[in-house]
Amino acid sequence: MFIDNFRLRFYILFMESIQQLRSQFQQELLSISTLTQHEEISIKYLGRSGSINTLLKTIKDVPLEQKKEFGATVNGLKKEIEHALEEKKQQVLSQTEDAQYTDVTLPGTPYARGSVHLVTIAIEEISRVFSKLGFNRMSYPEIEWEQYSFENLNMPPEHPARDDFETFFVDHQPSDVFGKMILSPHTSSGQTREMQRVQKPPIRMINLAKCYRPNWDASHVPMFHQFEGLCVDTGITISHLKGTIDYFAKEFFGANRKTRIRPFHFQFTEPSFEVDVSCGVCDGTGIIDGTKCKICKSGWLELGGAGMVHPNVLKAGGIDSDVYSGWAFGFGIERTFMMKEGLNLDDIRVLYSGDVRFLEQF
Ligand code: FA5
Repeated sequence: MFIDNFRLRFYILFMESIQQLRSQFQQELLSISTLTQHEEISIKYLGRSGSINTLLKTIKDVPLEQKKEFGATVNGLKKEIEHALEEKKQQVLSQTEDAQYTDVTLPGTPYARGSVHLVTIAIEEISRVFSKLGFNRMSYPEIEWEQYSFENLNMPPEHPARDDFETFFVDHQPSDVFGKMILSPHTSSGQTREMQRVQKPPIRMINLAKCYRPNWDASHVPMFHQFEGLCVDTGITISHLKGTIDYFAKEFFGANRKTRIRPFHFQFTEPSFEVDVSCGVCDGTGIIDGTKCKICKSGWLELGGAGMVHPNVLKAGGIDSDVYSGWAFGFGIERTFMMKEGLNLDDIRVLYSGDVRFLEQF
């Protein structure tokens, strides 16, 4: 009974000291970051007078029946320590090499190259086409007064046509003269600004700017871009409008594309039209392999609105409507770009998703 108790106590003490040594070693192993520290810890545990040897020396005091188990456990711990120290040494060595040597012959890590956003590409292309025709590139305010966005465009405060351009109002003191401050819902706000700037026609303006409306679906985003053409001079007619739009379509989409105008209503143009461009996928036929073209369904894609500038708008811009006439059009930049042949984008929101896998293709 006495012997059994003694063995049990010895066994418990022995296992406790093995466990203590193991956790002490594991902690110190974590703190090793140099070869010198590695050396010190190796000696501390595996050296001639190290912890493992000191333990092994106590074997002479171990009861005979437990000597074998004692030896095997201590040697197991020794192997564990040797293995962990070897792994640590390799880790420290590779970190030291990284820090000390730079192989200048290795190929460099290439920088990720950014690319120009599709809308920027479209803005540049559109500007180029109109600069060939002698149009001035302008960018009128995104934060605008109601006066320029509506009143000057023949839409008084109570006019229901304003609902078509559902508006974001800016929390700002209204002006007695200009009304409330808004986020411009269309580039047409630039029409009378340009007339007031130039004062005396000829005017040939292409206004490219951001517009804002509270919409969000496959063909609408709350922040989008429009480009607005404005031409005012003596003797300007619908033929000039049609000729300019045709020229733009052929330059921008390709020589095979055609345009058409359909009667419509805008408060600031008279007569007014909607402008379509022939579909590049079905070549304006509306049919592919005997079935309806999925992109256009009719052979035509809508570019936007246009018309002859209303005399009231010319007046608001300080231009004599008895002497001068003009036309204007306003098209969405994103939607126009999506109509390019071969692009086949079916959701405008992808342009603003920030997904580089999509954006970097262009
Ligand atoms: C206008 O904005 C008129 N100012 C155009 C105009 C100018 C008519 C000059 C006459 C003379 P509309 O609301 O239809 O018209 O918008 C024109 C184009 O802007 C649309 O065809 C579309 O391409 C684009 N657009 C309008 N709202 C959005 C939106 N939320 N997201 C993306 N594109 C839009």
